[in-house]
Amino acid sequence: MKKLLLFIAILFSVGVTAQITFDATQPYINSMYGAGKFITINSATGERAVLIAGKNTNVSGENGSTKLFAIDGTELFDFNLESIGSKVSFFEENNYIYIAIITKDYGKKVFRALMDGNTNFTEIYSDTINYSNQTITNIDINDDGFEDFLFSGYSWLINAPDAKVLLNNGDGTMTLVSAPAIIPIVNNGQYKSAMLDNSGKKHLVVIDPGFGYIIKNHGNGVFTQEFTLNDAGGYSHIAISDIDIDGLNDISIFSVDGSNDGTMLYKNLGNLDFESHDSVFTGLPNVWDGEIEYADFNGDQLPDAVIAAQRLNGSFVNKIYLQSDSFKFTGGEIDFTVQDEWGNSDTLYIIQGSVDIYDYNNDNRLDILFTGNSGVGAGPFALPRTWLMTNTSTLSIDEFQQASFTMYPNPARDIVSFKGIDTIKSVEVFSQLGQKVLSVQDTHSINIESLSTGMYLVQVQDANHRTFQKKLIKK
Ligand SMILES: [Ca+2]
Ligand SMILES: [Ca+2]
Ligand SMILES: [Ca+2]
Ligand SMILES: [Ca+2]
Repeated sequence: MKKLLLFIAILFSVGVTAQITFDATQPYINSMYGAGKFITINSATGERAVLIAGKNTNVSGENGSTKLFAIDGTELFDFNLESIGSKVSFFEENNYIYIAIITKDYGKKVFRALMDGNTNFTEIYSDTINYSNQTITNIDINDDGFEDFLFSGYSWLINAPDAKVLLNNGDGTMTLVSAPAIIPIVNNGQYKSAMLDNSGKKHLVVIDPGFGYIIKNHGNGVFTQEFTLNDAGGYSHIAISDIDIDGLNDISIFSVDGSNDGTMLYKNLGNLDFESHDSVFTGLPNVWDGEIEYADFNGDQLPDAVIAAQRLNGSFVNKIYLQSDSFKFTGGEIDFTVQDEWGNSDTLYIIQGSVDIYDYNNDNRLDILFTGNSGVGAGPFALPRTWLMTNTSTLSIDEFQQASFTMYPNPARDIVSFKGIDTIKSVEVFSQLGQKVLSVQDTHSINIESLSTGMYLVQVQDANHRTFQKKLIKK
């Protein structure tokens, strides 16, 4: 199976002629940055908005805020929460989107809104317990079918680090409870929940100055410490993505642990076992204080890395690194050019960056949202900015088709549909063990109701014998 995938990847990397370019003539949002993410606000249309939880240093008398903006930059909702160094987590459940914001000055709040496009957010939890060096993620900690928020950091209430859970009662209320004792408390580390195997359960990736662990979720609220991530550290960022498109999510970490292993990638070998790759192997820069996200930008199916972060020596990285081979990012680097304050085109720098990827204008080219203190030209000037970089790449027809192939919904319970391919000859679904579990001819949709929960690889062949593939999660 792996050989087949590699073969396909090589096949599609031949004759790549893409010119990968991005454009932004002005900042998307001025004077604001931090934790910028696309969130879905309308489940029927798929409409998204941009959540920015962070600093707002240009506005006098206001030293932080959290706001939601429409794609055109219109302010949709103000969470009225000053939030320097805030962290956010969000999930969708029963046609609601839930957003938790944890701050070091104004406590914690949870909001939810029906995903009907109206962004009518209601505050469903609030307290005034402040946390520094905090992290938050969402996971169903007690396995009752309702997603919860798990967070940790330095509690100003008890003057010590601790970990807590905002338990989702399923009725639009939340209750603050202690976290299971097995989950390590972090202080300047990070939690990230992730689908890492076929179990249908999200596990926890935990890193902190001094340690890194995978905490296995057995269900029924039982967790065990399962795997040690070497060279993990503090001041960290965790990204989960299937880097080598083998159907298993891999882990990326930025951190500072004192031994200069800024960027570590961990290949998922299955059974919650991982193989680590450092920057010497991957070709990625050693960075921290920023984010990495992955998506394929040159149509060869191999996800490429988008980084907005800071090197250990203090210089800044704001680039796409093209993946040339499994976990090797030596296929070329792409910079971002923006118009500076004086109308000149210049290279973009982002400090304390946040990255998200989404095709906001529906032209089948993935666009990138950067937030951070941003500068241009020779050095950063520390102006808070959010940039929405429009992808203006030219792709060959094959590359364009590959990039435009979409599968929805994902995760899915029963019917999965395909878009972007004119004539589909066959659809095949493979388990993570490489077993073919479904095979259908001449169709633009499949029914996966009979499959057990977990991750699958879907391969679609068109009339010209071209193969397209995507990872599918069965709920
Ligand atoms: Ca729960
Ligand atoms: Ca993988
Ligand atoms: Ca690629
Ligand atoms: Ca686009």
